[in-house]
Formats: sequence, structure tokens, C-alpha cells
Amino acid sequence: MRYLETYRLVGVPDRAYYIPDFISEREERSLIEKIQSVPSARWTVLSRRRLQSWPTQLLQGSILPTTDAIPNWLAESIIPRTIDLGIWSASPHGRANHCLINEYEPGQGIMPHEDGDVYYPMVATVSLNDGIILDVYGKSDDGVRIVKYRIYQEPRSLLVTTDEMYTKYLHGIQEILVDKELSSDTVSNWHFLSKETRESIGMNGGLLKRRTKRISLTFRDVKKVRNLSRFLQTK
Ligand SMILES: O=C(O)CCC(=O)C(=O)O
Repeated sequence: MRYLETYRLVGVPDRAYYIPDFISEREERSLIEKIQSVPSARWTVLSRRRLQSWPTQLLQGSILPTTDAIPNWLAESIIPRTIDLGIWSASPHGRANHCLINEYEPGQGIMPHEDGDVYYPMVATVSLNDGIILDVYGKSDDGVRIVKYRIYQEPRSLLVTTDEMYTKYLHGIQEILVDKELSSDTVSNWHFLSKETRESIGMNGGLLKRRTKRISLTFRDVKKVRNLSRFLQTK
């Protein structure tokens, strides 16, 4: 946990951590290859992105059956490292037991939302292939959502959000091709970004073009894990 504290974002609600280069380029390539080679039926295709759920989609807010686990190719390079960070030490299963893989083409995104209480309030997100701006929304007095914080997730980085950052704010990715007005004033993890990223955004006047598809791996601990036979009995 002490190691993790060096990556804590300041100036945002408690708590968020950003670790650049959390996985290697080799691990990134291998994950992308595996993700792209799963049978197409494994993808849920939505109008603005597609996704895979591992080990399964949630059923009535739980994972089912318990014998399934996140496959090794997805778990092995990431889950043990997130356990070592200490982030799951108080979670029901002491580790992530679920992973949602989202794939976004340039211009695609996800509406502002909360992840809800089906999960232990912690998300560990690894980004692959391209970076993206995650917007964190608060609510103004008249109920309108406003962007309060912006976090740039570089490829191979890990973003961890928990506590109030998880429970009191919404998050989303805008459906645009170019993110604008990015600087040390507007991006909460600016000082953790690579020099190359900061310089390139600076030289482009605070603009960042989405170049290619971006894939996110979001690891969570689903609170309820049900046994298949018990689930069938209760139906
Ligand atoms: O792709 C991301 O970084 C965010 C995904 C997300 O918001 C979610 O899976 O709930």
C-alpha cells in the first residue's frame, strides 16, 4: 500500500491512483492478440462499443457459476500485481473476480454512469493500445452533470478508483475524435504522464487525437458469487 501511495492523485476526491507502464509492451501485445482471437460470440456488440465479460456476464447481480474463473491469459499478468498493491485487502474475495473488456473505436465512448453496489467499490483499469480521457462527473445543484476531473489513461497504465471517487461521482468517455483543453490545469494525473505524452499534448495546443482503437480491462470484485445448483433451486 505504501508503494501505491506514491501514485495517488492529488486534487481529486478520495481516492484514485494512476500507475504508468503497469504492464510491459510485450504483455500488452499478447493481451490484445488474445482478446482479438476469442470467438466472435464472446463479444457483446453495443451501438457505441463492444465488450467481453469474464468469466461471465453478471446474472441478477452475481457471478455464476463459481467454478468459472477469469482465464489465465487475462488474469496472470495483472491480478497478482493488483493483489500485491493491497487494493483488494478488504474486498469480499480478496481479489478481482470479474473483468469487463471494453473496446472503443476512435470517436466511441461510454455515457456517464456509476458502477453501483453489485461490486466492492473499487475498479482497477488497465488500458491497451491507445490512451483516452476519462471524465469524472459531479452533479450541480440543479442536477446537471458537470465534468469535474479529467484523467488521461495512457496505454499500459493502471487506474484505480475507490471510496468517494467510486461512490459519489459518475464516470464516462466522451464520444469525440479529439479531446481538447488538456493541460496541467485540467488533467488530474498530468504529472504522472510520460514526458513524451505531455510534450506532444503541449505542442498540439492541448489537443489529443484518438488515433486507433482503445481497449480497457476493468477488474472488479463482484460481491455475490453463487453456486449454480443453488441458483437453479431458487428459480
Ligand atoms: O473504458 C474505461 O476506461 C471505462 C469503462 C467503464 O466505465 C466501465 O466499464 O464501467
